[in-house]
Amino acid sequence: MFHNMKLSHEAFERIKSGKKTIEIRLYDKKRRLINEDDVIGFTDIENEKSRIKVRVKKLHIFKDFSELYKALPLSACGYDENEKADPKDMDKYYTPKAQQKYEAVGIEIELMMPKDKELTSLSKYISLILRHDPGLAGIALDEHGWANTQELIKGIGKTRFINMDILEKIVREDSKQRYSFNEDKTLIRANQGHSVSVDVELKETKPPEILWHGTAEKNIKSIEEKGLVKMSRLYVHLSPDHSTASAVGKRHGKPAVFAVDAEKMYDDGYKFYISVNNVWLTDHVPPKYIKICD
Ligand code: HQG
Repeated sequence: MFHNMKLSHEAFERIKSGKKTIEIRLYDKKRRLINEDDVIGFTDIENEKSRIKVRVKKLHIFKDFSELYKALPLSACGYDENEKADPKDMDKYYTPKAQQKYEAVGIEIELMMPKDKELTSLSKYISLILRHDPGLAGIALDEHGWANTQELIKGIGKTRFINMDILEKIVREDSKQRYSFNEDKTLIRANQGHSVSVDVELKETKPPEILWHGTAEKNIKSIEEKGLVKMSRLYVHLSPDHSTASAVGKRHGKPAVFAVDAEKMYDDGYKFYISVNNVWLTDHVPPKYIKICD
């Protein structure tokens, strides 16, 4: 069963960050409908568009709030370590009469992972921030493209639901391994694809004989005239195989694939770089090194 509940902004943020794992309520008629394994959608009362979903792990029911406060870990209920927790704090939410009538419940919850579709949409937003527009999240990148992980989470969190678990899942499971953390995960960056000017310390590398570039059919003529140019990005992007290039091309329309004579270019002094996620990059590919594939 699904339940909707509203939360103060502060409580909402604590649940969202994973600090608060128990929501305290009066065990009234509405709460009696809640069962373990049910899903609750919490809304931030200060911003009705902010919503998170949690799963009910366990219900802890007590005679009253005094008993509940004695038994449950109050830091998990939303109190700071050195904050004084008093059952009377509940008086601002419930009248004494209601408190006499009903028991008290601690609803133990766990945050639910967004669905794959939402994760993909979040990942695209992260790409946009880390490659093209860090200002969108109100953050800055350093000269090597690194963003502060917590600042990124905070910036994205203003408009979408994200926490460290979700970000780690996106980085770990990304189909193209687009992002990297530093060793202690305090920093994060995109491995390639930038339009903002950063130096992601790409490795200059001797390329294989042939590299591939996927584009849209409509670009063929112009590419045959001018070669491959980097457009808004810092480099021309090349793929290690035909099928990857074809998938890249599909993003722009009916795909077309060029074979690039990378060995010849390299022999002629052109530089090639490889990103940690296996994308080949170079500055410009003149027309004489490319050939359209059938
Ligand atoms: C085209 C994706 C006309 C070029 C991919 C491409 C990649 C020309 C478009 C990464 C041209 C630029 C980059 C010319 C180049 N005349 N059109 N002379 N020279 N073009 O998106 O290479 O999924 O900036 O063919 O996997 O498509 O985002 O570059 O069609 O690795 O991680 O101008 O983005 O990775 O488009 O893609 P883009 P791209 P992600």
